[in-house]
Amino acid sequence: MSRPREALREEVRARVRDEVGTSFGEGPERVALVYPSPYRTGMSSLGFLQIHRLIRASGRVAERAFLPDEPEAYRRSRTPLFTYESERPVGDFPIVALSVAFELELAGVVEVLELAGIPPLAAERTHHHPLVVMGGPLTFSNPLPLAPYADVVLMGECDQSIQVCLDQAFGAFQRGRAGTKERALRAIADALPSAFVPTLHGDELPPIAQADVDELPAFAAIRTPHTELRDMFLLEAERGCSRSCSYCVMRRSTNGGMRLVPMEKILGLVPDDAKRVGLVGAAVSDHPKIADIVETLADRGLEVGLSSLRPDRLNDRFVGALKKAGYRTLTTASDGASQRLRDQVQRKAQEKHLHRAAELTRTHGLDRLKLYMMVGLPTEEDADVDELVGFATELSRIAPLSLGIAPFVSKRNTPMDGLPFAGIKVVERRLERLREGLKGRVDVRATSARWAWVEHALAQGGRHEGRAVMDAVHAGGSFGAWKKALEALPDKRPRRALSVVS
Ligand code: B12
Ligand code: SF4
Repeated sequence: MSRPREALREEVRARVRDEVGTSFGEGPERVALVYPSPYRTGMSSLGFLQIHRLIRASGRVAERAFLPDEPEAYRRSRTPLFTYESERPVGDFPIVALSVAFELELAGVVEVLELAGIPPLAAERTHHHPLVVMGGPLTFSNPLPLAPYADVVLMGECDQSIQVCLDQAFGAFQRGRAGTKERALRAIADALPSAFVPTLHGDELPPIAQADVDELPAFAAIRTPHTELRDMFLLEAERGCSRSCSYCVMRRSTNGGMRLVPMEKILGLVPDDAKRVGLVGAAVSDHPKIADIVETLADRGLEVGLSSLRPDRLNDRFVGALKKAGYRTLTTASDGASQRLRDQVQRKAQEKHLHRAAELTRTHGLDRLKLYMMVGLPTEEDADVDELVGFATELSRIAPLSLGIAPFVSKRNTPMDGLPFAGIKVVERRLERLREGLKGRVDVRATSARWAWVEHALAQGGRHEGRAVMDAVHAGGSFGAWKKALEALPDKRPRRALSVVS
């Protein structure tokens, strides 16, 4: 039985009622800002919330919508996707803007557009349809698969460019109807070097925008109890990263390295009624004042969460501050299974740092240490996994240990761009070897090798792979549907990923 429309609206109203900081308002220049994953994920995205806040701050209306938890209930009850603030259909807004974090969210892009009654393919839209603008973390590596769906993609950090884009678009809308969309796109492309307009630029991607340091930090105007980051006030402690891990799209060459937000500015922005603070950034623990910041917030009685902890930055004082700020699990990343692989990907984490992390977990009475890892790196062999088994066993004798494992996927705009996917069977076999070796001693959780294969095809792909997303979604979205859609592609794109499926 599908849920009736009113129940779907009531679910949204209940979420809005539980939010702090929601703003409502009317105005002629309206943007629907849509997240192509559910509310839980979208409301954890500081980039999405920053863009929302900035559009509002410029006097325009920005209303949020998300991929519904149960899209089928919307389809069955013929409820068009509507915004959280005014419950207006997303398709009625002149501009629909989407934030896309990573490759597998492309399915959500197709779904939200269809639920809004907007043809997903840009070529099938007319001037009656909204202008579709996209941006988000995916643009730091390879937004080409978005090309079939987007009218314009804003590359990189959009704290400033979103305003320029909206000024140009609404300006063109005011000047008249016929050919308006084309005029708006031309104006955006002329005004913004970082705007990618697929109909004008072909496959040539423009540069990635970098925000002025004075524009930082990003912070969220809204808090909600309905996310992993429950009731957290999210703000940025720094932007970008000064390190150069060779697989990472946020390495220093992408957006000019790390830009720090001064401690006083961070502390000054935390609202008096906040109980929890989330300090976000690619490399938050590299902030030279991070221990002071966490300690000061903890002394004010606040809980603090950090989006990333580098193992070589952990020391007694810092972990003590984290404990005081409510940490139960110390989460960090070591990435390569062995020291040889960590060196190969220029990851600074060494065994001695991970040892110290385990010891600090124990000394400060934290519940456990969690390490993020990759399997399937180029040149990896069973011996590397065996080294991990030995090392993780050692660590688990010091403190309870969990491993969070993701298969390696090579990304554009990194030195490891173009490397093949290790193969589903290879990754699964290595995971099995790891699980067997650590059975009963270490909790091992891994993301799917199959979906990593899809992610790789999209990360390395272009328009054709992007177009295949719609076929996969229409065929039900299972892995089989994706495999079929991607394997049916004409042999025009780099095929290395597809040829290694085993
Ligand atoms: C905090 C964080 C998370 C959080 C919050 C989720 C989120 N979506 O933000 C959690 C823990 C949930 C998470 C999960 C994941 N994450 Co994460 N995450 C981060 C991190 C460390 C910070 C993000 C952030 O808030 N930055 C600060 C804000 C201000 O920057 P921003 O988000 O990029 O937003 C700017 C632009 O992108 C743009 N923008 C954003 N939205 C929009 C919308 C429009 C319309 C426009 C025009 C522009 C625009 O303007 C913003 C302001 O400048 C980044 C690294 C980084 N970017 O620093 C990784 C990062 C985004 N995550 C990444 C990944 C891979 C994941 C996961 C897939 C991990 C996994 N295997 O499960 C999941 C995916 C979940 C999901 N659907 O997003 C990758 C994405 C890389 C890629 N595309 O290849 C990154 C870049 C890390 C990395 N070094 O590889 N992540
Ligand atoms: S993996 Fe982390 S430390 Fe390494 S470059 Fe990326 S953001 Fe920086």
